[in-house]
Amino acid sequence: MERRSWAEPFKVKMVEPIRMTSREYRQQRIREAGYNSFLLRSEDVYIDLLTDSGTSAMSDYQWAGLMLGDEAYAGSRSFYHLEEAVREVYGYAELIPTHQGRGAEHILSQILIKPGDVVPGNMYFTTTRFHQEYAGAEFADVIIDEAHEAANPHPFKGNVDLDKLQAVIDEVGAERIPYISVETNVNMAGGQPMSMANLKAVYELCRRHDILVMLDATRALENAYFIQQREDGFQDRSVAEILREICSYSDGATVSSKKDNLVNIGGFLALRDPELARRARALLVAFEGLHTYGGMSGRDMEALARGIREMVETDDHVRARVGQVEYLGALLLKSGIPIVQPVGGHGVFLNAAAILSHLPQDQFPAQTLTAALYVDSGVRGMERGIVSAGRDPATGDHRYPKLELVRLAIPRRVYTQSHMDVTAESVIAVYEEREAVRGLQFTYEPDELRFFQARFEPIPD
Ligand code: P71
Repeated sequence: MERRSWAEPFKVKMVEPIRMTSREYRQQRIREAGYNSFLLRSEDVYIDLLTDSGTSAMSDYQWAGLMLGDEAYAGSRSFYHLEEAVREVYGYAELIPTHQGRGAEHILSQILIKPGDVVPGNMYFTTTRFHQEYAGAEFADVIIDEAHEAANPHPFKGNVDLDKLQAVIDEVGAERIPYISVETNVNMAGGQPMSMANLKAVYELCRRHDILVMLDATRALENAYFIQQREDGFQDRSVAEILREICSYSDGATVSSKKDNLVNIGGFLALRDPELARRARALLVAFEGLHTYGGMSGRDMEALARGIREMVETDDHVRARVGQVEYLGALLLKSGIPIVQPVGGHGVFLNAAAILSHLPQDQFPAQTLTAALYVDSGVRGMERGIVSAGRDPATGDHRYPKLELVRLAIPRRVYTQSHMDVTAESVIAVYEEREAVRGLQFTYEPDELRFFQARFEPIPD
C-alpha cells in the first residue's frame, strides 16, 4: 500500500518530567546566568533545544547493551564490537576511540599539522578550528558563498567551492596543506548538506595534489538523507549505502558520536592508513586512554556500537528525525519568521540579524534573541553568531560572521510534535515584540571558545 504519512518508528517506554516556570522566575535565572544559555541550569529549562549533542534518547536495545559492556582495561569485547560497526557502517578499517568529537580532532590535528600549515574547510566549527589553530595551522574557509546567505535556498549549501580550494592550493602550495577538513551537514551553516558530486570532485582534486581529505562525519547520516531526497540518482538507494559512499571519498573521519550515533557520550577518529593510525594511537595513550577504549567505558562503546547500526537499520529513523526538524521549520516559515533555508538536518536556525535588525552585530543580536526566547517560554537555544566566532588571533578584533543565528537544535527521539508547536508559538511571540528588545554587552569575556562561559548584561539606556 502507498504510504500517505509517516510517524516516529518507535513508541515511548520511559518518560522524564519537565517543568514550566513563570516569566518572572526565568527573568531572574537568565540575569544570574549572565544572559548566556550555556550557564542556565537544565532544571530551569522547559524545552531544551540548546543542542542535539549527547541529548538523544537511546533505544531499549542500547540500554541493554550498557549491561553487557566489557570493562576490561585492555582488549575489551565492546571495543571489537565498535570496531566492527565502524567498519561495516562507515567503511574505515582503523578505529581510534576518543571521549568525544574534540578528542578525535585534537589527535588528528596533532599528527598531521605543522606550524605554518593551512587547513581549508567548508565553514569552521568552533572546536575543529580551535584544534587546527592550537596545532599551528591557519584555517581557510572554502565553502560556497551561498552558505553565508541565510535565505538562499541552494539545496547543497555545504558544498566546497572548488575554485576557492584551488586558489588556496595555488597560493600556499600543496605541501603546506596537510589535509582538507570537510564537514558533512555543515553545522554552522544551519545543518546544510553537501552533494555527493561535490564531495567526489573535492576528493579527486585533493588526490591530484596529494592532500588528504578528512571528513567531519558527525552528521553524515543526515547528509546522506538529504542526498537521497535531493540529488539525482540517489532516490532508490538506502541511506546506509549513501553513507558508505560518502565515506569512500575520504581518507579518514572524525566523529562526535553524540549526534547521529545516538549516544550520550563518545566519539572516534577513523582512518584508512595503518601508519597514520599508528601515530594517532601513540598520542591517544597520552591524551585519551589506551587504544581499546580511548576515553570511553566498555558500556559506552557497547551502546555506541549498537547506536551506529541502529541509525542505518531502516531509512525510517532518519526520515522521522529530519522530518521533525522540517515540521518546526515549516511552522515558522508559515508565520513569516526569517530562518535559514532550506531547513537543516539537526535544527532550525533563526536569522537573528534579520529579526533584531535594529541591533548592530557588536551588540550580539543572536545572544540577545536566545535570552529573550528563554524568558518568553523556557525554550533554550544557542547563539551561533559573533560570540561563537570569537576574535581574530592576529588582530584581536571580533570576527564578524555573515550569519548571526540562534540555533534551535532538536534532540533525537526526545520531543514530540506538541513541543515543536509550543516552540514555534514562542518564537512568533518574541518576533512580534522584537522592537522592544535591547542589546547586550560583555561583563566577562574568556580568551578561548568564549561563547561557553561569557557573561553579559543589557546595554543601559
Ligand atoms: C553542537 C556540538 C557541541 C558543541 C561544541 C562546541 C560548542 C557548542 C556545542 C559538536 C561538534 C560538531 C561538529 C560538526 C565536532 C564537534 C565536537 N557540536 N564537529 O553542535 O557539531 O564534538 O562536542 O563531541 O567534542 O552542539 P564534541
